[in-house]
Amino acid sequence: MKISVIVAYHDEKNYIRDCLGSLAEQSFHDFEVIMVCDGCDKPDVSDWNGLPIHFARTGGAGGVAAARNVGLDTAAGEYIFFMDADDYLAPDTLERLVEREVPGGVAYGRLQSTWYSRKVYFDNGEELDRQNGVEHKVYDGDMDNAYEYLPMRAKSLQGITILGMLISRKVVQEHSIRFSEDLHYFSDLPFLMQVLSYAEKTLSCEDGLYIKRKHNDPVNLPSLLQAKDDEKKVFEGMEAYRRAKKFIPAQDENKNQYLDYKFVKWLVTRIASFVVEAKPAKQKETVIVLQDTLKLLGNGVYPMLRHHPKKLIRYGMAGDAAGLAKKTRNHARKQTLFRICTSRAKMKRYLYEKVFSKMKMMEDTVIFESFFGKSYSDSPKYIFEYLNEKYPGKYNYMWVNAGKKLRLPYSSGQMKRFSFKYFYYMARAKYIVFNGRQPQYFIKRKGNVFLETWHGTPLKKLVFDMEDVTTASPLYKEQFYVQTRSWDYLVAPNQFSEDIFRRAFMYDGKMLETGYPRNDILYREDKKQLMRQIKSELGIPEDKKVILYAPTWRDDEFYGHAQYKFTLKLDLEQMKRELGKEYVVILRTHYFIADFLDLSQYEGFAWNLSKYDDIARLYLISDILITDYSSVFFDYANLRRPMLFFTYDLEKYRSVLRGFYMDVEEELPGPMLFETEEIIESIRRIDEVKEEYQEKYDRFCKKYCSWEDGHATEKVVHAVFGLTGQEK
Ligand code: C2G
Repeated sequence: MKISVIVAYHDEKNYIRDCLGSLAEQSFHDFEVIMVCDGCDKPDVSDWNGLPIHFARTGGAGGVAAARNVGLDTAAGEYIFFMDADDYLAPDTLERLVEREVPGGVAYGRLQSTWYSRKVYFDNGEELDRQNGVEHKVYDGDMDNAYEYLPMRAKSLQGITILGMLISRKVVQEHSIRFSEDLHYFSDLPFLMQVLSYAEKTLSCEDGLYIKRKHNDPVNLPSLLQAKDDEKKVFEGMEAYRRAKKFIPAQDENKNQYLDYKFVKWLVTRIASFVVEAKPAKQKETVIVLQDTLKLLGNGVYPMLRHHPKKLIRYGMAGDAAGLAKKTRNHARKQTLFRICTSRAKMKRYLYEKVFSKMKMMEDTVIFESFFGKSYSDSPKYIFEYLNEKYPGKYNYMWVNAGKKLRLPYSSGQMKRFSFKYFYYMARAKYIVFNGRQPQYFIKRKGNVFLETWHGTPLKKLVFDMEDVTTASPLYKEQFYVQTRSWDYLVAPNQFSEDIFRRAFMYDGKMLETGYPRNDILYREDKKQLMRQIKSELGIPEDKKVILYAPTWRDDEFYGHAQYKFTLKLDLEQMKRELGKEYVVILRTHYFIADFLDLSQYEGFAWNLSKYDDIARLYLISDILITDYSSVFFDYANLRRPMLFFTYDLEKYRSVLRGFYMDVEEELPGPMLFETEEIIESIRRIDEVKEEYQEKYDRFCKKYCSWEDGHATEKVVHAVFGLTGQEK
């Protein structure tokens, strides 16, 4: 047996498929898998019957160190390779490492972090490019190299890891190397240093890829929810460093240098801030241990350090807790001052937090924002208009815009998102009405009323229901969690959304079961007259029927942050030829789409109204809606008009990008179509299509539109602003 792969399993049910799947698909086969279950049941591995998996268990929940030690007791391979149950390998990882096998030593591969699942990671061009772009280097034999590389590749002391290394079992056995089970966070560090000290040779091979999964759900994965300066971590870090140092000969400056450097960084970033926050007795206790620990620091590290860490070392060595805390505080202050003097953005944030938020609250001011200030639209628009019509002069209003002035029918101030003015009002206004998320650093003040209207019934999975957030920031879930804590009211368009919002946003504030204010317009009695008016405003001939094409955005097609691409798959030329006599087309792309398609060659047949403020007005004038996975169809259904679903990339969208909340084949109230021909064909026989889908349509409306009655705005305003029956 060449390799024993030891997998510590702590109930990572959602991820173990990727881990075992990647082992099952290895190009190298001479290995066994030892899966050590740590205080949990073993996972279902029936899909991998061919994989030689042996199960073992720790006695209770012993932690990763205990699990790995159990694995070492069982291992029979010439080499050992450790994995975490939520990580995975490239198909040739073991083969590449074995090619460079080092009897009596270590071959270490390359770690790559990702928050993508295996499928997305390997399907994703960007990641693959990065991987292919790397020259496959092998560094031969140099022990110093390993001492430099293995600690230095880690972001922090805690990140120093034995993952991705092919370790000769002989070394481990002969020297009885074990993981320290009393270390919860740092057990890899002394283990690695021992292995390196006894290894005859090390070798790095960059194409032995180990893919380490990052998690973006610190809220539901409590192992990641560690207090920032967790006391246990600080003391353990010092202890692990002391143990690790024993295995590097004192006279070997070079080898000591790297570990010492990591420790000093840990001192600056974690220990020092812990001391600042700690009570005097704890400060003292920490500095006594630190003083002892710093005695192990070699001289080789000093040339690598700047002034501030050197100063902290000096205070630490002198056992001066007060000095260390003072120096850390002063340094942090200087850094803040530097930041706000050198960046306008930081300066605004500083003023927002430290000055504006301390000023008196403006009790009569309401801020509105719709789609990040890009338009005057959606539920905030209708709430604004209702307040103005029914309670003129009662409030002062401020609308957020995205740099372009919004055209507003009533008097209101405007401010550019993230301008000084914006920060000023965000800090002082009592009421905030947004249809999306507020900035992460928003401070909820006592007395603030935050109305979140949101912007659609969810079809695509949201936040905490998404396993991997493929394009958003890895902090997405954490940020979302923080943001929803500030919301006082959330509007639910139907029971289905309410249930999802509660779970997927982890929202526990007040839910307004009212339907969407933005949909009231669809129930207006003067609808016909309004339709004529809108058509004439837009220059759309009154005798033509209107097809509205309103697709959503795709998570994987983007230029940059919130700048998404859109490729028109609908053949307008053909549509014009075959439907032009009776119909015109309105193209309406999602507000995230950066491309603005030039439709001038279809003048008189197709209009690009992607920049038109309010899609509800476009719903009103259209006879047929074509969409895909956009929430627009839940709203449009209120009109009971026919809908077609142009789902040309259904499989990719469903499986790789998001996943859906509903069984689309079963529930969509219209046909799913994949080619322009099919769309044209369905439009030609639209009356039949309508009839075919009548039953589904009825069921759909019952489930998703039954709360809508044209009075949502009124109900929302009454609940949030406490205005009952006082209307003009
Ligand atoms: N929208 C629009 N034009 C489009 C697509 C969407 O004006 N072509 C508007 C609609 O008001 C729609 C809203 O943006 O309801 C949200 O768009 P979605 O396509 O559903 O996508 P997303 O912004 O990701 O929101 O819970 C809802 C989800 O969060 C979806």
